[in-house]
Amino acid sequence: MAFPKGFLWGGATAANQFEGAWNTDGKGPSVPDHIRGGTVSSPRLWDKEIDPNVYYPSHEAVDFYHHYAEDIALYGEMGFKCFRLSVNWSRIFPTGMEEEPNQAGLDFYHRVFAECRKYGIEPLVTISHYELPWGLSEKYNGWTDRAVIDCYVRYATTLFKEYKDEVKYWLTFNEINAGANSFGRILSLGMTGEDGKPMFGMKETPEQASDRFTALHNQFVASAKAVKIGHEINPEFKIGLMIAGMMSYPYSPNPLDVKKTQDKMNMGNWFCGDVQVRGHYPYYAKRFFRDNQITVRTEPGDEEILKEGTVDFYSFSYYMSSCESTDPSLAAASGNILTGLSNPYLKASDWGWQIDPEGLRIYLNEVYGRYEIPLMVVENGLGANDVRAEDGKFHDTYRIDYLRDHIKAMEQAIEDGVELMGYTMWGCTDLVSASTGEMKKRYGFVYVDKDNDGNGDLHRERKDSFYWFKKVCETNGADLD
Ligand code: BGP
Repeated sequence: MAFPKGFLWGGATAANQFEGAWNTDGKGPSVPDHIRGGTVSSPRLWDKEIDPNVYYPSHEAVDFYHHYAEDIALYGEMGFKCFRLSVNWSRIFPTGMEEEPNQAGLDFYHRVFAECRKYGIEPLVTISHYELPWGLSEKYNGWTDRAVIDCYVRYATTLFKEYKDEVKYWLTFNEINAGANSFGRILSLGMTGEDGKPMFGMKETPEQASDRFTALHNQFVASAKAVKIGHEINPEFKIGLMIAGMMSYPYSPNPLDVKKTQDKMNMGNWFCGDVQVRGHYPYYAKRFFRDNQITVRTEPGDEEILKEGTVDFYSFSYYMSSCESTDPSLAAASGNILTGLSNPYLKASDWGWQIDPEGLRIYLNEVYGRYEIPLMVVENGLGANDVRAEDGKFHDTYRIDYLRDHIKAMEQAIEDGVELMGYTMWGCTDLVSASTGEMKKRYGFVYVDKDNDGNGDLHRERKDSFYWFKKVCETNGADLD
């Protein structure tokens, strides 16, 4: 059997897209709490001041805060071995700058972890998943200021100590390479200082790009410090990085297309992993910074910190692939952050993301060949507009097909020799989309009654994929039919 014993099957979520209760029990606002809903054709906008007359999807999300027992019971029923969730930073430190944590926030996650334990589910905790406290964004223009490093380290240390015996697996930052691309400015780096309103699509000056790479550098330093402290607090901790897995192919065998693809993979995909696994900046970054007139502001001692805080495992999200070409006339593929050209050999989802299971096998091999450390797929899934059938149920066979093909690709990668720890499907319970803010873009095994405008009673229902994944978990991936 391909999947090793103890393989971590499960699902993944993020607090700002899932929990709601945005100002309950002492929680402060976070960056996503300031971002409005949108669609692919009308991108999300954000407000400096929260407008009471505007609908913000994160404020209620799907209210995991009050449904956690029911949701985790459903994960138990499916036989999850692992549940990936993020801690909402501003639930613990409401502005990010307090000296002491908010006890009510800490208590919530104790309740969540206790519920997981009931069903033998191992939590995998993302310390920061696109949810910087608004206070830090406002005061420091997000991660551009080094002061945020200390705030993060205080927050991470609090979590490590508090949940020392409840959590073993940690991720320091979600999709840290979002910050290596300009689309990561708001969500990933909290840079609301000088920007205009749209969440994506800003054209940067070299100074603005320098600020962004400085902000990213500060995240590297924060992550490395956290890894070191975490291991001191509990040497059993496994602390990983998390990358938005971007598989790019050359559109043609033209060597110029191949070179363009290599450049995109280097700075868009590999850069952050190279720093966090190897403990230093890769050689190619120098030329990229030079060509783009980017200056990263660092401090003496940073190099040492990066060296001492390398991660234990490499985790990533994988949804799609795209192509690169030097021919400007080719059409761009749609994707939230993974923009590139469409591939004539692939079909796309309703949201234009190109479905490519073989790309997952290739990616797993590439990453393992590069680093030879354990890997984990911590996001993968199909965002679709699920429609209730005449019999009143959700027959999401398209989702089952998508997941089956990707699980088969992982199986092949394991046969190839890749060391894979687990697989957490994204959005196991329907939740708010990160890129568009829609509810309509559903990923779940579990349906939640709520629409894009916030209507619905939030009740949960099992889709067909729920019963299918239950079988996958129970047979450790042997039965995929
Ligand atoms: C990743 C994020 C998640 C999640 C997922 C799906 O980039 O880590 O937070 O949302 O993408 O994307 P979307 O919600 O835009 O469909």
